[in-house]
Amino acid sequence: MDILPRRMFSKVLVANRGEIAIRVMRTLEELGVVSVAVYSEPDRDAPHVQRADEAYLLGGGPAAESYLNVDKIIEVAKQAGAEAIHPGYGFLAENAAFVRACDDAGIVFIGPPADAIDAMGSKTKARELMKAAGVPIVPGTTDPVDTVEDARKIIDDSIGYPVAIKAAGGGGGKGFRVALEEKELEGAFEGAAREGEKFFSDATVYIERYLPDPRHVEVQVLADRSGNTVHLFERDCSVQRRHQKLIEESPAPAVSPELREQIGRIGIDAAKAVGYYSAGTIEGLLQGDEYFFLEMNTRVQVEHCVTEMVTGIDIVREQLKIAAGEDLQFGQDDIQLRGHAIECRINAETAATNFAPAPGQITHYVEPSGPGVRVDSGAREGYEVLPLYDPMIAKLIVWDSDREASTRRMIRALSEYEIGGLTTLIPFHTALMDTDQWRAGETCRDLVEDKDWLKAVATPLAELADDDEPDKVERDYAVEVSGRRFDVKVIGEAFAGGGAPAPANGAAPPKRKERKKAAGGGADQISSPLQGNMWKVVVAKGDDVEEGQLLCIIEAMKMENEITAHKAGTIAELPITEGEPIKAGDPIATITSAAAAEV
Ligand code: MV4
Repeated sequence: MDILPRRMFSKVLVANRGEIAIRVMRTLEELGVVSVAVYSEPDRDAPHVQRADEAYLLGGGPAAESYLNVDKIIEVAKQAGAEAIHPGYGFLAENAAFVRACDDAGIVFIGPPADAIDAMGSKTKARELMKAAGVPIVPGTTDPVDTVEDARKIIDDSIGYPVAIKAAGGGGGKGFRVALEEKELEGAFEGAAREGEKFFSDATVYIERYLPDPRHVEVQVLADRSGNTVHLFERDCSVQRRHQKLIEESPAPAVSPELREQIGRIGIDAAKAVGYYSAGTIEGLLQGDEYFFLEMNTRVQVEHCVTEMVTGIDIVREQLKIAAGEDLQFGQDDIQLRGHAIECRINAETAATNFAPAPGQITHYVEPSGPGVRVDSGAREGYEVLPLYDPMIAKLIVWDSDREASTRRMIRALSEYEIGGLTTLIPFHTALMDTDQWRAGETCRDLVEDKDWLKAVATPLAELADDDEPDKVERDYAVEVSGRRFDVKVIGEAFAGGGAPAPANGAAPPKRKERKKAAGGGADQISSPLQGNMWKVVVAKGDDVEEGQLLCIIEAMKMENEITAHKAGTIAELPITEGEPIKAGDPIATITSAAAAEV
């Protein structure tokens, strides 16, 4: 079968950066389509710019000046002669106004129609539409709830505690609060409304029954403009922290063949109910064997790759063909699920310090390869991970015959992955893949939130060193004893000026002990894990605090992020001010413990 539709585009602009921009360009090249990159000033030499056939500057580093700059992107598309724009994920991917701007400019938006984005963008509207279409939603309200008093009455009359209060404009965990009992309701309601108002200019909230231990299971759908709609089975994305997915897999370990068919049907019904075309994902919660619609993501997702591995379908290619006006060339019965795929997100983050972003320059970079291994990366040696953008720098995806084999393959591939110069989640993933919880197909929620486990397993040895010690270097040498080769590691102090002898026969370069960036300072100091704005400071210098006590709240990533004390003690320093911007790694407080304070 010919992979080219009758009227494939000749040139497409990719309005994104990093790994997803490169992912899209690869498919463009296979389809014989010229790719146009756009970039911000600090991204001038970024890998996605070099991967493209042509590239155009948008503006300054902040996304509002570049990757979110609708007028400029449309202008560049016209200037370059691109007939279509692929938005990737994030940035403008689910922005209905951008889709309409493309429509008005006569440029094809490679994604769903603006009305479908609008319908799914309002979570209350989406719940109402899904309910009417016979799609099971999490029990709760479909109409907005205006006041805490109304909420109290509705919960008492029908839902019962515990409840989740969610912002209608939110999604993906933004504007999401839980009230386990009535006395928590007011705080949860006001928190969700405030976040909705602040980040989405919409204080509307709705109420769902809070499910105690659900799995995150989502369905990939593909639909063409003629209404042919298929599903590509499900993904399980239950391993998350702060509502960011860390690991995804397909098929979902907790889904039986019967449930798979039922969930797939739900995905198709949901897509049809909003006149959907292109690729989309129905996110839901699986509690036992009950499946509930949560929301629809009207874009290609980060984790689409695991579905590509188990179905053999290039989802981005299908998006392009659908956008070019071609009907799907296969039906539901042609799509087969084969083997098992797992994806680990490779973020520049320190798992041990609550997944604090760890931007910096990549000094050494070697990707894994071999059978069943795929790396979708936006990084390379010399590349600087900027605090301005998402810390996800690459994805490692593996495929094998079943979940157990796939897990072994992931551990092997992770061990081949060498990234020097900054901290990544590689040690975290390696440790997690080797737990009984993961092997048993559990959600691993307790592990991801267990500070002691995270510290123990996911901290590179170098970081455990006392900061006052002189820097040490590790060097790998090969020695031959009676003709047999041995690898030895020599650890010693660095020479001033770094003039150490070169390692033997191309062995790995020296691994310098790295100092923590995000959580810098001594053990008493806590630093900001995020770049954002200091919204509230709830302690004062001289206060005694318990471990885990709230110190301040930072507005970042369209959420209020609570920063808590990493240890008990007295606040000796508090160099933060309400209303001021704060960068990742900036000090928040110095907490001296009782024993230390007495000295
Ligand atoms: C929920 C929930 C329990 N009950 N909604 C929403 C956004 C997504 N990131 C997770 N969300 C949840 N919504 C109700 N009514 C629990 C979660 C949740 C979760 C669900 C499955 C697997 C992991 C999770 C981690 C945190 C929160």
